[in-house]
Amino acid sequence: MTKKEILVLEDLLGSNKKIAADIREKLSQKGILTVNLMSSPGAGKTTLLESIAEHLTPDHKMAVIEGDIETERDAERIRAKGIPAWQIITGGACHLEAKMVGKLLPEIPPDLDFLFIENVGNLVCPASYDLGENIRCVLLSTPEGDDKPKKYPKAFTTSDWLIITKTDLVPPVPFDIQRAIKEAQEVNPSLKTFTVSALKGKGVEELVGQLISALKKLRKDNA
Ligand SMILES: Nc1nc2c(ncn2[C@@H]2O[C@H](COP(=O)(O)OP(=O)(O)OP(=O)(O)O)[C@@H](O)[C@H]2O)c(=O)[nH]1
Ligand SMILES: [Mg+2]
Repeated sequence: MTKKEILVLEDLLGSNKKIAADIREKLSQKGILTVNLMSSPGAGKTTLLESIAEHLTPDHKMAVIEGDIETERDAERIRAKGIPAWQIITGGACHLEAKMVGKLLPEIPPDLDFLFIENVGNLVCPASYDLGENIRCVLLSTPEGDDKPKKYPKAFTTSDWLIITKTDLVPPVPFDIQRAIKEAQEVNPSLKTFTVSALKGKGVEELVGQLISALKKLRKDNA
């Protein structure tokens, strides 16, 4: 990368950070907890959101912003659960940016409890972009392999929570859950970890319990 390219990138990331901070401030003031989900393509982000929706509603109100390179498919899956969803189609970009989320802010109902943002499936680019979330989650599915935290560290170092998904596939998939957690915590000691099978609904209740605790804390901090 040339010096000029580095300066342009720094400028872009700096302006993204400012927009993200503004989004976080506005949503937090409204008492809305915002959660950014990042992972490789197909790790199970939308399936997890479908399962979370079953546990959270009707007691809590949630909405989802979906990010994909093409198609409205994930937003349609979420809407089929009776949850409001907006689809951002990036048309080739491998990550969401704060300005894309910011454009949707006027449409976000003020009485929401949770706003989930499903990032574009990619374990590299999304890690560099703050979207204004309160909690950043990285999902790692068992078929991807337990060695990924050290190979793709930025997604893990910048996240608050690690969610290991598709645990129902172990075995036959040779994924050592303890190794994955240990290596992820070596790159980021403050990572909180969860293991789930969204398809079987296993582990999702505990995750939802932590989301509700985080919502209460956010509201207390902003009271
Ligand atoms: N066995 C198993 N399969 C799962 C689980 N969660 C998701 N899947 C399957 O994994 C595939 C991808 O799931 P999605 O939820 O679409 O994954 P995604 O991360 O949203 O995918 P992109 O948005 O394209 O990046 C689907 O065929 C799901 O049925 C799980 O817990 N166990
Ligand atoms: Mg998806």
